[in-house]
Amino acid sequence: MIWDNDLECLDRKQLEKLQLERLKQTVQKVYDKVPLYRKQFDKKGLRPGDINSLDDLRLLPFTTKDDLRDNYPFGLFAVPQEEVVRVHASSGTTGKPVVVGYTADDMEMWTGLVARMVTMAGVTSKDVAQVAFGYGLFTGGFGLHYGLERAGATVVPASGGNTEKQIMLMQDFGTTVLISTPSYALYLAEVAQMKGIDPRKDLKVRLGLFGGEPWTEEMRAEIEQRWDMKATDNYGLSEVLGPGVSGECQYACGHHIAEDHFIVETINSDTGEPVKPGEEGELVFTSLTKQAFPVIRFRTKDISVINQEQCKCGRTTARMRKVTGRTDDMLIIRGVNVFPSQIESVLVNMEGLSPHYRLNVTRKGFLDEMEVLVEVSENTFDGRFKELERLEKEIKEKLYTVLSVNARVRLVEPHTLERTSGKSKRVYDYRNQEGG
Ligand code: DLL
Repeated sequence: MIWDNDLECLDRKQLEKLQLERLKQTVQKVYDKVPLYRKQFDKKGLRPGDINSLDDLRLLPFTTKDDLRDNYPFGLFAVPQEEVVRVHASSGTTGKPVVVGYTADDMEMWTGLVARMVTMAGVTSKDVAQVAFGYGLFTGGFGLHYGLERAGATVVPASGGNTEKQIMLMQDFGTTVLISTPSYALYLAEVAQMKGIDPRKDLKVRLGLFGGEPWTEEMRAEIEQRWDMKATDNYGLSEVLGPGVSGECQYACGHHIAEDHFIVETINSDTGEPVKPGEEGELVFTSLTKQAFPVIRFRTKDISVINQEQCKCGRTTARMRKVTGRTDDMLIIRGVNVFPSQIESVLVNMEGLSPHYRLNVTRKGFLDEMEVLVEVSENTFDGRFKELERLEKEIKEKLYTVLSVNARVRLVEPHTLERTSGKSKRVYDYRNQEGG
């Protein structure tokens, strides 16, 4: 089913007309209401009236996470605080978070876009949808909650954590849809199994809506196998909206972007210039309808490819390839570029290993060293050291083939690496720390 048939299936010419109208309004609004944007426009000698085509978007300045941090907490809001009905904040790893706000109209738009996205993934009013994202400043819990409700599902606001209780709720309420980070879905399956519950047979979860962190196709296959479910991906970020920016339809061939509310560009992250159609680049979003917190050309640091061909599902909106990396999560090990997703692809495909791993990067003298810690699966670790040595060697060789980097590999016992109910942290880079 298509939630918003008229808008999701618009002819591209009509869509672009709508985008331009909305872009002009947004540009005028930020110029009038947000001092940072006015300053940046003035510096470039730009007036809102100079934006007369979608190509003129390139004249506009980029917005970065630092701009948002520098204007903490409400400096980039375009409406008075009494019109803001909700704030959220993105999970900053260091320092102050980035704060975003929503008016009542923004909330309505957000709810509608999430309803659109969950419907696209296959949720219906017959579903019992358990939201295992944190309810709080993170946009995941509340964002999914209202859209699922709008789509008519029976929502179980379990929030993150309390893993055993999550399983109990799934059993007792007959949960059919799980909403969480992909790494938490794996952890939930593991805990269920430890309690003697087989997620494939004893639970009714048929569909997963996962997002909030990168995960590979190999990880998707692993989750689908452990749960006997269809695992779909959806993407979003607080600065732009939260969840609801894009999501997969039943064909899972890229995420449909809500282009009537956002313009997406892909740029070369070094030069800031647009990449050619079909080429990989950094995603940049401009909001078209947001009232409290409009953003102009927000640089996400997420890497993807945009495809404007019409999808088999009938939707005409552009699709973005699943995001498996960010410009800032690429590790440079002895001069070689390494993406954590490459390591995940190798590990998840190998027999005898669990999908839990951790990368430690250190520097000895002037040389970078990478250590990969991998958990073996239950029945692999039974004290046969020769076998383990052989497995470590095999992983090391496979990693070298893919990365051209020599990594130290250490197998660890099952259930020893940290799990979280939110976004997982797998890379620990100690190189810039004293003694690292
Ligand atoms: O993670 C919003 C969200 C919540 C999306 C729940 C989907 C589901 P932030 O906390 O601001 O917002 O983090 C945004 O997380 O720039 C990406 O790097 C990453 N990210 C989010 N979804 C995906 C995904 C939410 N499906 C940042 N695949 C983004 C890969 C993702 N990375």
